[in-house]
Amino acid sequence: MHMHRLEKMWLTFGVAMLAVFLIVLGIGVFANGAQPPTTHAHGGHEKPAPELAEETAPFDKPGLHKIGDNEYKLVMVAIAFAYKPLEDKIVIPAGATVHFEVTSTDVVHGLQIPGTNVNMMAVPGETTNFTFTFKKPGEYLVLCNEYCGNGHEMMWTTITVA
Ligand SMILES: [Cu+2]
Repeated sequence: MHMHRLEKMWLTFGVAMLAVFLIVLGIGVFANGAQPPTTHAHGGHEKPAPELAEETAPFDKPGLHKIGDNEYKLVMVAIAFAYKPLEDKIVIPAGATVHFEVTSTDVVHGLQIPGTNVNMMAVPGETTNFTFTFKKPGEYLVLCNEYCGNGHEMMWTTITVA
């Protein structure tokens, strides 16, 4: 097959740029030690046993904790195939700022509230943090958005903002 000299040069340039992109990405991720925005549930650098998450603070007491004036910490544990605290247990005053702290005890789950920008991964043995202010009263559906197994579709709960 005959290939024009300029076509060869252009193809070489394209492949070289792909290689440059992958090298830059590789340096950015591995050499600089890029990490997901999480902290270990047990502190320190050792990866903890995820099944111990429920015995370790703050995940030994899942639920809504008042930490300030109209400010709350919401500790949630994702377990195949439910969230702790269980349904109808989370009632938040309208206008409250909520600091989510989420973990998983088994596999990677998700925690999403459709219609808001609340969208987290619940990673075994890690803590995921997210802050959201619930301005409008109503019932907020909480869904798992990571396919976590055969009961994935049953994995939901609600947050009531009153
Ligand atoms: Cu799921």
